[in-house]
Amino acid sequence: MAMLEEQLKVLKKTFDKYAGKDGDKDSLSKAELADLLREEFPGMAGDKQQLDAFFTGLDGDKDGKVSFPEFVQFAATLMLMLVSPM
Ligand SMILES: [Ca+2]
Repeated sequence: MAMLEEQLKVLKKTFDKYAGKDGDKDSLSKAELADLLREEFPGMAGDKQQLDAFFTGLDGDKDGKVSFPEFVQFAATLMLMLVSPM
């Protein structure tokens, strides 16, 4: 399998792993997002205020949950930050 395809599948798997923790398996609640950040990005774990701001930033359509397209947007932003540090 091509490397990029592999990475995209990992992204979807990661989303599914956390999104499936409570009721709606197609979106991340704030609690699920907190778990994802704590476990996948230990260095980025912030306080509740930072989490709130982060969640609001990800929730593009403001429906109170983060869908897969919204999560992909986040991953793309993160990737850009990593390859071109500010
Ligand atoms: Ca949303």
